[in-house]
Amino acid sequence: AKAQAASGYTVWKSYSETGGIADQLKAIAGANKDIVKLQSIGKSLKGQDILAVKVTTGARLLPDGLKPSTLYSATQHAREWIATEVDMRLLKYVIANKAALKDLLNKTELWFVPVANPDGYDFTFTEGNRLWRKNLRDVDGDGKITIGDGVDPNRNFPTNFHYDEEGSSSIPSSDTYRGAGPASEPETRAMDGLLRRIGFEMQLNYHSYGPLLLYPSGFQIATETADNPIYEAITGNDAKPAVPGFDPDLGAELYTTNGDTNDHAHRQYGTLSWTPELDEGCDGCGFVFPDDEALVQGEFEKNLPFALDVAKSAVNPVEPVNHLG
Ligand code: 0X9
Ligand code: ZN
Repeated sequence: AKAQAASGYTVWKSYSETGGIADQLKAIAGANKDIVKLQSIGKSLKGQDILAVKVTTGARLLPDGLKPSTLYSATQHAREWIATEVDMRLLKYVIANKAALKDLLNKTELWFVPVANPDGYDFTFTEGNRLWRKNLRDVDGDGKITIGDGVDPNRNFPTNFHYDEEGSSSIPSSDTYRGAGPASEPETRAMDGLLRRIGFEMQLNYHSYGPLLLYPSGFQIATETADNPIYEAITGNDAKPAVPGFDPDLGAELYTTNGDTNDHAHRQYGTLSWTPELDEGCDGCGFVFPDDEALVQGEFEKNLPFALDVAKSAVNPVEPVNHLG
């Protein structure tokens, strides 16, 4: 894909602009060959590489998925920019603190897919499209991306695909349009392929906005999974949440979904999989988190201890780690 013009924001970078997220991932991998390996997990609909990095001691020597593993994915939904920024800051933090995190990097793999929907994400940096959610599937085939287009990447997974008309939609103009069939979208197949190939113990799939910490099941109201006690031990509860001010809950308690990532990762691959719904950044900001370095850094720092708890728990998920004790 051709490079975009610089966005002009203080914090936010598109995927494909010079110095954007894709360039940053390549630079990070190039400068940290001892612990970082870069790869493409597949192409987006528009042909962009969906980049992933693996961070672990001996990253380029050891086969992928050898150690217990955690995936930090973000921005399936194009407009949820804070998700990518928190993911990137977590990646940069881990690298900057590799000495302190030596034990974790020796024993586990940390994976990052900061932009799971790069076409949609780049589209939200173009004028008038800041609130686009889905991928760039031209559903009506008119050669333009308009209201009737796009598939929701978080409704397109095979698990419970089209379970009902409430948890996803058959109408292309809906923001929860599930697509023509299970894994019809290349972005879904890229993520599913990675989930299957690595068999992660853990996944944090960052979205906005909450603040919430959601875990399976999402497809039915109040259906707990057999792993509910582990989810609760790591996530905490309303009185003592793992991220200050965030509400831990089953996904379906927010609203039901079918074909979503958490349920698919958990049901198909046994991955303990959360959706942190990050803060909006100000009252009424919604999906438009402010372009404010201090607020963005604060959101990252607030989420850091939980993110590390999850990775530490990957070593032995039946003995969950919660920094609050
Ligand atoms: O609807 C979604 O895909 C997620 N919310 S968002 O506002 N970021 O679009 C929530 C998915 C979590 N799962 C369930 N609520 N079941
Ligand atoms: Zn989302």
